[in-house]
Amino acid sequence: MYRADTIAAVATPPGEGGVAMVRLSGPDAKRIGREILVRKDTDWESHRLYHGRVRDPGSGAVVDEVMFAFLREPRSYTGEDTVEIHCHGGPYVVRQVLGLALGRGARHAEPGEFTKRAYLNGRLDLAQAEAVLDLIRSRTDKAAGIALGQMGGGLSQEVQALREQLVDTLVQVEAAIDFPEEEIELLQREALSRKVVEVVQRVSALADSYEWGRLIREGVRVCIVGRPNVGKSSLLNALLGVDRAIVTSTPGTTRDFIEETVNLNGLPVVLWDTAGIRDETEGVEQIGIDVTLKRLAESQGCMLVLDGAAPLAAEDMDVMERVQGMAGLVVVNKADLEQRIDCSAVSGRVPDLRQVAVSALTGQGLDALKGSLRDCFLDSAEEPEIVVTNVRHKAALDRARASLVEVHRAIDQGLPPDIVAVDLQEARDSLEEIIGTVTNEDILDRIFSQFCIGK
Ligand SMILES: Nc1nc2c(ncn2[C@@H]2O[C@H](COP(=O)(O)OP(=O)(O)OP(=O)(O)O)[C@@H](O)[C@H]2O)c(=O)[nH]1
Ligand SMILES: [Mg+2]
Repeated sequence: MYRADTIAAVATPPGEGGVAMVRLSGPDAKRIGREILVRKDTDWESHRLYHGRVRDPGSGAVVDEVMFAFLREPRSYTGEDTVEIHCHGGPYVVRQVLGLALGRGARHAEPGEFTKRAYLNGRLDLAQAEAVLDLIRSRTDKAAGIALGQMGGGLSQEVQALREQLVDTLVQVEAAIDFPEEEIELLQREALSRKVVEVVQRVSALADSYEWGRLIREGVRVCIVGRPNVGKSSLLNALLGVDRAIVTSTPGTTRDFIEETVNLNGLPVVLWDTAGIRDETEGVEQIGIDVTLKRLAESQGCMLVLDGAAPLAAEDMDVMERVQGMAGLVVVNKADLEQRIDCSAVSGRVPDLRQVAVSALTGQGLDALKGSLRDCFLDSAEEPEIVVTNVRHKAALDRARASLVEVHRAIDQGLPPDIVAVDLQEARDSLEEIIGTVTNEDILDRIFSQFCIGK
């Protein structure tokens, strides 16, 4: 087992709070704890919360009254002896407690060092350790759910299973290299090829889930555009459920852009309400329109708002021209009024944008709009079971996929087994990078356990 010195750090955020936690981990954690924590019974049971006082062993001054726990290795987060001191959450107290621990021989922990130790001590694999950070950084329930699944080993198990399959395949291929006289049927090429295809598909599905995960984590920017007075600001307010933007019947009301985020069933969408686009303006309004165009270029999608109660205007045509090729929706607003818009003319101009009819005034059609907007970016039918959110994992999966494609080609072309083996090993190594396992001897072990050498 990995052995190291004893580290200490404050586990809670800086500033004032009810409680703060100072954590020690390492072989001297208990010894240091005993020197600075005072309590009558000195025989600490593991995993019990005790009441006590923190005292400066030098001056004898009491620093704080605390709760503390001792967690005996390996049953702690790091897998090492750990002491957790729950003190009062003031900067001064926390500094004192930490200072005493450092003064008795602990080293200040580096960023992430507790989790690093958990990994080195085999409490977590790499993917799980990385998920701890994802969980801490999650902003929506969906993102937190994905991180929790990964922390629980969801991704690791899948990668581990794929790795096993590759190792099995490699066993057969290496056996053919090492013991050709055994006539191992490596040249059941078809079966081998099928197996590789199966793994490639699963590796690809994992790699492709990255884009899904990225959207869930980072969200998309959607620009609300249209000519003045069609109801863009009203739509923003209706989607937010609060009156955020000013709405008036005067065209050209919105001058500056407004940014707000809505959560569309787990997809964070940053909405930009913008100044209505029209020609022949000047001054502030023209500056507003310039900002609109800039925002439109920066956004990943659009909601093109049209006034359903009016015939299409030249300005609508202009806006339709500007959103060509973008993802998003055409929102035909003012559905509560008599409709005078020619929807087929709209389809002709922007055939790729789905049209939804809503009334920002009455709320009619808004739920359908939210669903359609989400569908523009996330295919709900294809929500992956396991979502890769880490770019390092994605890169490793891409490399594994590339190597496996080579394996497949080599098998199909009837290339010699040692060539197949090289690419297989690379694919396996790439998968191992994800979970951080280091293996070299175990392939040999498997060969010998499956074949009788003396035969
Ligand atoms: N009947 C009806 N009126 C609406 C609806 N949505 C907006 N309006 C009205 O349309 C007018 C313009 O609404 P805004 O939301 O300010 O329009 P906008 O597109 O933001 O306008 P600019 O900021 O000037 O570009 C206001 O008088 C709204 O009350 C709707 O669904 N039905
Ligand atoms: Mg407006």
